[in-house]
Amino acid sequence: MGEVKSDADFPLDNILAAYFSDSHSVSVQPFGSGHINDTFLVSHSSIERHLLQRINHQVFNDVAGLMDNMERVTQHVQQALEKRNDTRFTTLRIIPTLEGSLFHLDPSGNYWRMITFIPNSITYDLVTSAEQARQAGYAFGYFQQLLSDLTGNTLQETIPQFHAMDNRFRIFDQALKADAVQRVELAKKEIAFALSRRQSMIEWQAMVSQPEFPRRVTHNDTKFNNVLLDEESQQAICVIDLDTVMPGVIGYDFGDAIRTIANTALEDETELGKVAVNLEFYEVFAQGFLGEVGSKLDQIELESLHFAPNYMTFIMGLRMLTDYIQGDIYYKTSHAEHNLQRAKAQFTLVKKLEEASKSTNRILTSIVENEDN
Ligand code: ADP
Ligand code: GN1
Ligand code: MG
Repeated sequence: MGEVKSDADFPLDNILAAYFSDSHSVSVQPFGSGHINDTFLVSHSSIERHLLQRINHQVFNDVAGLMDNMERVTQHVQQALEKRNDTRFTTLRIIPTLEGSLFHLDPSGNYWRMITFIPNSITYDLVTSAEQARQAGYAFGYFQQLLSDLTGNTLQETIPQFHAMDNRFRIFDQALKADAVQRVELAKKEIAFALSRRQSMIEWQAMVSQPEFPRRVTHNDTKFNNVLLDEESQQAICVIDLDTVMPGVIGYDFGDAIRTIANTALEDETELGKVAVNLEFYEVFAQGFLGEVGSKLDQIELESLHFAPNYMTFIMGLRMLTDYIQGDIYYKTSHAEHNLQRAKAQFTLVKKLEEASKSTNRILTSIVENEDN
């Protein structure tokens, strides 16, 4: 293999040599569309394929801790699936370096990991059928279920206070004050919206932070494109993107999933008129999810689910808006207004969720009542 460079211009030869003794016979191509890490498909001989990922260590400060979490989680899920004789669902596994390490640190200070590639699988950014929404509900609910008996030390917080609203508002306030790239004026309307919802968001956070509120192992990034579907059967087969699997509350996973799964438009839709809540997708997702975990949840957790999609959609909008004001230092963007556009689309969805609350409350209550019977 000649020198392979990624989009970000990393020479990959050295990294591949950490994983393959015959790295010259490996080919590499950029893969996927995440906002944080860089992913490459690695093909070795004609059969074996893996994914090589550069872990964004500005975002994940403790890569060793993150990889320890991921190894425990994937091992546990694999064992749980074996116990259940489940051959439909699967998990990705970490492929260690030739020296047996869970990651590789290259000479320029970048961190890399290799994971198994799940063949014949596909992801989508947008849900286009009720069956897809049901599959996603089943996948995230089942994943939660599989991890519910993970024992031992609690998983490390790979991003401290990831979904803590007060923390996100503190960073937002600082960004407004600094106005480092003179964008505050350009985002006046979105800033006003963010401030108008501050109190209700902080109230939900306070509710789920009470000492008696159950903490679980949650995925924390339950976008639809983090579920692999079987290309042919279109059934959910794997939950991926495990960087943020750590302690959390159930509403984080339910809420973030609704944000993309019951949304009729993409996360960065420019035509805001297209952004709406699809009640059918909301309902079947909730059925799939609660069908797996519902019986395990306390009353207080079930109640928290009503507002969870508003909270998670809002917090994503707030983070995107903050990143816009800070000059795009966190998320990958494809143009200067991208983060603002994302924030607008997220805040529009928050308003749509507010308008739909009577219907969504009714749907959720009826699913919970049916589960009880
Ligand atoms: P990011 O954190 O950047 O979103 P992901 O881990 O979600 O990265 O991977 C990006 C994309 O790569 C996914 O949306 C999916 O399409 C594909 N992908 C990730 N892991 C696997 C896997 N183990 N097998 C097959 N495809 C995968
Ligand atoms: C990021 O890695 P990716 O693209 O799946 C982000 C999530 C956001 C999401 C918005 C570690 O997820 O929190 O919901 O973008 N992940 C991190 O699309 O910040
Ligand atoms: Mg992803």
